[in-house]
Amino acid sequence: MTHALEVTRDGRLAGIPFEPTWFSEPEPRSFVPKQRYRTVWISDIHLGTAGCNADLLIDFLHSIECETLYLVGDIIDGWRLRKGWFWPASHNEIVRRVLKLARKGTRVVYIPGNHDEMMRDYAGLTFGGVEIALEAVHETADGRRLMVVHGDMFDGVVMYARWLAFLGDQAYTMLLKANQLLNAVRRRFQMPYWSLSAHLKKKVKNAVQFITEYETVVAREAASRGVDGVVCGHIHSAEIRDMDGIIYYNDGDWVESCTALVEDHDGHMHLLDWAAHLRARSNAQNSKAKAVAA
Ligand SMILES: [Mn+2]
Repeated sequence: MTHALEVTRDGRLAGIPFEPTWFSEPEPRSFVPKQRYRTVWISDIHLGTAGCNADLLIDFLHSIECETLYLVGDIIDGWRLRKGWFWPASHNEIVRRVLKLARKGTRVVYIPGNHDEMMRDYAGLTFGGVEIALEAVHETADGRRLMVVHGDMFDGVVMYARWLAFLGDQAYTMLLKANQLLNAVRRRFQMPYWSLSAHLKKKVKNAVQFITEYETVVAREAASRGVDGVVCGHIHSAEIRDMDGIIYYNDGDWVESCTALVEDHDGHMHLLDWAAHLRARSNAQNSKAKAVAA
């Protein structure tokens, strides 16, 4: 015999004691105070792919207000969409939120990247308050001029093994084990020793080297244009780095790192790591709930 669960008038399940942590739903969005920035840069969202961390981005977009929002390319992944349509409701919500910001007075500039290169045909036009441009020059509150580009024009090489750059200790230990196994098999077939780990480590070094070279090339181009710095995306690696007087800003991505670049009203710029921000916020909420329970 099964018991039907009874729901009380205030929506709780009858017989289950009130436990604050169970009910610590996130506060309704309208009550989360919005952080105001002068400028926000986001890129590499890859809408239309399962890799896009849409929920984190929706939360971010509901948590901020800004005078100017730059969408620095690879916003929609046209390459992937050509292979098959993937468009969950959350991806619509991102589009809706951006259009709403534009409607409420935020200047939105969309600079297409290589994955949404079909949008480059529309450079110079405005759709729903969103300006499309191949590149832009942004002037900060403290008077610096920054070139804003997606950045795909600077990489001659497509890097497939970038994840190797982020292999952790544990993965490295496993890798060494795999190397042992592989070579045991090779010995049985009387094949010479071949170091898988050394091979991969060389790739890792190449990956790190790629990022360094990319940053150098981008900064050199900015210097030749006579600007004070450059904001780009594309390589999914958030960074602020002084390259011999030219500041290189990379706003990261919403596939791996979930980061944004922001400018305060005094021209100070910094990176936001939204996954870390959410972890801190939920920890704070949990300890608040515990304090209430105690
Ligand atoms: Mn790209």
